[in-house]
Amino acid sequence: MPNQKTMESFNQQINEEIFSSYLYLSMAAYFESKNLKGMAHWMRLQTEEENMHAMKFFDFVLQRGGKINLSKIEGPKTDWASPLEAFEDSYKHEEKITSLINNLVDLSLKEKDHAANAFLQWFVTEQVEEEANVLEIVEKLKLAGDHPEVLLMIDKELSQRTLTTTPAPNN
Ligand code: OFO
Repeated sequence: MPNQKTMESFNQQINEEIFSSYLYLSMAAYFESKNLKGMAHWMRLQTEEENMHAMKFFDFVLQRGGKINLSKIEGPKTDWASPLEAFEDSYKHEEKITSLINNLVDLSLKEKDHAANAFLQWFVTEQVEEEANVLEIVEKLKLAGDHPEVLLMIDKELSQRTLTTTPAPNN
């Protein structure tokens, strides 16, 4: 019998992960409009990664015999003042997701839902990586300041990104 409280919260987290995907897709469009193809590429992969996060929760709920209740996805922001502002927003967003994951861990402990707790450990580790990756880019963009040649170098570097993700326990 699945724990109802955990399953409801996991359904909410599916919405959050799909929103993350939507937000990064919007950022990809912003970077495309600025002809920063490397950053757009990075964000497109980020979108894919977020879809995978949503699907991990989706599959886990089903595996536990829970019910999937998909809810409305909020529209993301569509414009940013600079690449730095977009990546700073991305970092703030990841901090918010980390705190949501931590809340889910707290709930799993309170509910003594050990399966959910074990499943969530992958996300705890993943969030450390998510925050670190974005923060590194934020710091580089700060160093670039008003130098377009440095911005283009960072753009080129980000065009090299490939999708790497650690397998989750339910994979
Ligand atoms: Fe970006 O980690 Fe999921 O939302």
